[in-house]
Parts: sequence; C-alpha cells; structure tokens
Amino acid sequence: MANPLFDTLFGAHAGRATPFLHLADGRTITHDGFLRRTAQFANLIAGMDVAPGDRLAAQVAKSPDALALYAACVQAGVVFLPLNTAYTPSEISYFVENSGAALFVCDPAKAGALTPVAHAAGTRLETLNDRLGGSLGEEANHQPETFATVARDEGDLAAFLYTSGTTGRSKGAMLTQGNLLSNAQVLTDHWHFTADDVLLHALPIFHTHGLFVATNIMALSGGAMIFLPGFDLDAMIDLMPEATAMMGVPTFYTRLLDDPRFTRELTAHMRLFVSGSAPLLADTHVQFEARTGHRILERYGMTETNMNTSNPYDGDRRAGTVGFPLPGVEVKVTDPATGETVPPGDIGQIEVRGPNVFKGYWQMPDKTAAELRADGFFITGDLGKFDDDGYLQIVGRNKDLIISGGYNIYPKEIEMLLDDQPGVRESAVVGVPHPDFGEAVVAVIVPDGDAAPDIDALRAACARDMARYKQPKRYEIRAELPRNTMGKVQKNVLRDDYADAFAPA
Ligand code: MLC
Ligand code: AMP
Repeated sequence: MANPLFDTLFGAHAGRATPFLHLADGRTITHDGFLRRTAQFANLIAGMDVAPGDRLAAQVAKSPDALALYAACVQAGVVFLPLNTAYTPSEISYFVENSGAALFVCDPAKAGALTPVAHAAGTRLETLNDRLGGSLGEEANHQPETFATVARDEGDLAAFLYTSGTTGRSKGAMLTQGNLLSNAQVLTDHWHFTADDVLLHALPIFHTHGLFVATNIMALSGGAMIFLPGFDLDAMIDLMPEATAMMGVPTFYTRLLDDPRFTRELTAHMRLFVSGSAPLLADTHVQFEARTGHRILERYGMTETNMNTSNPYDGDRRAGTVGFPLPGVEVKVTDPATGETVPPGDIGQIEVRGPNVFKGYWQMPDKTAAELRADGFFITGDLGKFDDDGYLQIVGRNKDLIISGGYNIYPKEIEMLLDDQPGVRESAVVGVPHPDFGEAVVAVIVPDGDAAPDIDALRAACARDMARYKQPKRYEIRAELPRNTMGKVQKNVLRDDYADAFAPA
C-alpha cells in the first residue's frame, strides 16, 4: 500500500457521500467532502516546500479544517505536531524550536504574539481559524481537490506529540504510521466500531485520546462524529440522542452525573461509553451504572504507546481496573530495581511492547534509552498489578506527574518557574484530590527570608509562562519542606497535608 495510514483511514472513503462530521451549527461534512478539503491543504503545504518527513506544528482551534490539516499531513507524508491551544508563547517557542518545524500554523488571533516565536525559530508562520479562515484556510479554497498521495511505509513518522518529563524538559514522542494504524485497527475491532456508529466527540484533538483514539477509529470505521469544539454539557446532553458512543476523560463522566438531565432514558440507545487518560474512580463507575444501566469501558494508554489495555467489550468491565492487554500488545509488571517480572498480585512498574510503541524521543537518545529497552519494552512509569483474573490495575505512578482533568502536568516544570521568582527559596508542587478535575495543583512555597512572598506576583509569573491548566489552583507557605533522611522532599507528606484543600464543604 502506498501510504498505509492515509489510504486506510481516509482514502478508503473517496467518493462516499455519507456523513463524517456533524457540526454544532447543523452543518454536515461528508467523507468525500472531507477528503477534498484534505487534498486542498495537502496541495497547499506541499507547495510551501514542506517536504515529506518535515514537521508541521499546529496550535489551532478544534474544527473540521484542523482535522483536515492533520489528514493532509498524513497524505503529504509530513509529520503532524499538534499543540495544546492553552499553551503560552513561551511554551510554544520550545516546541517549534525543538522540533525544527518547517511550518507553524496558529490561530490568526494569536499571530501577533507568535510571530516573534516563529521568527526566532526560523519557521514559516501561517494561520488557520475554525471558520474556514486564516491564511491557510483562505488559500486552501484555491487549491485542487485531489492530491497525489505521498508514498510512506509503516516505519515512517506520522506525528510528534510532546510529553513533559520529570526533568521539566518536554520530549517529542515520535509516532510512526504503523503505531497509529495498528492501534486504530485493534481498537475499532475490539470496541466493535462500524460505519453505523456516531461518536459524540467533545475531546480536544491535540492529544492521543481525541485524535489518535477517537478520530482515527471513526475514520477507519467509516462512521460519523458529532464534532463539538470542546466540552459543553448542554450540547452533549442535547446531542446524545443522535450518538451511539462517547469517549471521555473521567471529568466528562462526573460532570454528566452531576446533571439531573443525564438519565437512563437519555442514554438508552447508546452502545458504548469509554473512559481513559486518568483514573476513573470506582465510585464513578458504580454510580454511572446505577444511573444509566451502562458500564463504562475503561482503557489505559499514553502518548508514547497509544492504547495498551482495555476492559472487555463483551464480558465483565471491572471498576478500578484497566482490563487486559490489547491484541498484539504485551504488558508485564516488573521490579523497578531488577527489571524482572513480579508474580501476579505483586505491584511493580508497568512495561509494554507491541506495534503501538513509539520509535523514541526526538533527538534525545539518552532519554529514549532510559525508557525504551533494547528488547522493545517501554517503561511506562506507571505502577500496577495483575489480579488473579488477569485484569490490570494501576495503583500509582513511579513518575512525579499530576493528571488534572486528563491533562498531564509535570511538577518539575512549575517548581523551576516558582524557584526563580523573588522571595522564593524553594518550592514543591503536588497534586491533591479535586472533585471536578480528579487532581489539582497545589504549590508549596518556602520563603527566602522573613517576608512572605507575593503570591499575586507568583500567580502572574505562572500566568505569563504557563498554560492555565498547569497553574497552581492553590498556594501554601511553609517554613520548610518535609524531607527524608536522604534529603529528598517527601511529597507524600505534602499530599496528605493538603488532601482536603478542595474537598466539597
Ligand atoms: C481547564 N482548566 C483546568 C483544566 N481544564 N484546570 C486544571 N485541569 C484541567 N484539565 C481551568 C480553566 O482554565 C479554568 O481556569 C478552570 O480550570 C475551569 O475551567 P472549565 O471551564 O471548567 O474547564 P473546561 O473548559 O470545561 O475544561 C475541562 C475539561 C478539559 C476537563 C473538559 O480540561 C478537557 O477537555 N480535558 C481533556 C484532556 C484530554 O483530552 N486528555 C487526553 C490526553 S491523552 P480559570 O482559572 O480561568 O477558572 C492521554 C493518553 C490517554 O492522556 O490515555 O488517553
Ligand atoms: P499522557 O502522557 O498524556 O499520554 O498520559 C499517560 C498517562 O495517563 C499514563 O502513563 C497513566 O499514568 C495515565 N492514564 C491513562 N489512562 C489511564 C487510566 N485508565 N487509569 C489511570 N491512569 C491512566
């Protein structure tokens, strides 16, 4: 096959006048219409000398054009690098520079702030909005509606997704065509997606869950998506009767459950609810079944590996577990010290191997070697155990990571910024339980001297340099940080001390 990912996901639907995207304003985009728009973008970017293998970075609002830009990159053999719309220019500058992107596409409203970023990186800047506009959106209208698909093979890169590290420096996870395609095929089959499905899609499309799980599955199966710009409770409740399936992070489910309009009748026709990206509380699973009669299907994945395990479609979907390894994926639980597999029931680090596992971190051979073993097993940094029936349970993390509303937040990045601020001797950032986001960020500050640091100034510094979702939702001042005998900060003590910071009154 000339370009396996493109041909299978998108090209296969050429000429089909069936719906692919249903939009909130009532418009529908057919499979064929989407392909024609994709070809226009592919012509445009190829004409801008973005060559196969080059990176195209995009920080754009969720829209059919944003999705067509992804498909166009696949068709043109360009490596797609989607970026969270919440990132500030200082965060963006790292990604654009580090990836060596040949083209950076942003919202026209941000072009003023991001032009210096593109200049500094020596990258061409174009714009795209969610109303068919921006320089790219407008110029695409004048391009041919067919494009000679660039030949690729399964080992060629299709996408970069950046994921932060415990050192605070983001790493570009390199995903191949084969990584994305194998996972889309396995999941489509495993979760029984067909051309008759309509997925309620309210996730962002700059991360694995919304793009490579939700969108790739729907593209492959030939079904349709109700493509919402973001999470909107009213719209989701209104449109649920039109859908057959939904995918979401746990916050989606707790928010739906908090609404009395979310009833058994509203969901009676639904076929499947999938949760992932963060732990789903067993209590949410139980409440959801009591309210709707449906058992949420929880699965486990990550940026570097796409999806690894899933609860069964037919069979017992167990609360508090992430199910079994997906077909073709090997999962083992090992002793972090020796790398040896531990007996079932024992806790260890989770390692995975399979066609879904990424190729490595862009230009970071040492980090790649530290996490991706020579035998192909990737050390996830998650801690877990297999129960007697072979279900995997995630019990914690071996990495200093907070997951808030499904977004990963690396404390080190925030601590480095806070430590640089006047009046701060040192800081420690922890995640504590939050009723809406699962976990929320608390910053613990040790003052440098007697005067208390200016918290408003700390807030402002974070707001300037960091996406909103990373910014601490609470600041605590302490004379010193708790440390163990080795001098290591005891974050577990801090997590316990502030465990009730966001508890409902
Ligand atoms: C928004 N805020 C957040 C936040 N999202 N704070 C912490 N964590 C988050 N996730 C901030 C807002 O900026 C705002 O700040 C305040 O919190 C309230 O915002 P909101 O209006 O309630 O938020 P909303 O826009 O509704 O977004 C919440 C959300 C969104 C849960 C819908 O975060 C979301 O779509 N999350 C999905 C993330 C995702 O797709 N993850 C997949 C990663 S892939 P203020 O101060 O202005 O009030 C992956 C692999 C895998 O992990 O396995 O899937
Ligand atoms: P990311 O790097 O954004 O891809 O996040 C991946 C991380 O999210 C994993 O390493 C896990 O820690 C976490 N994760 C994903 N799915 C689940 C799940 N179902 N339960 C618990 N944690 C999960």
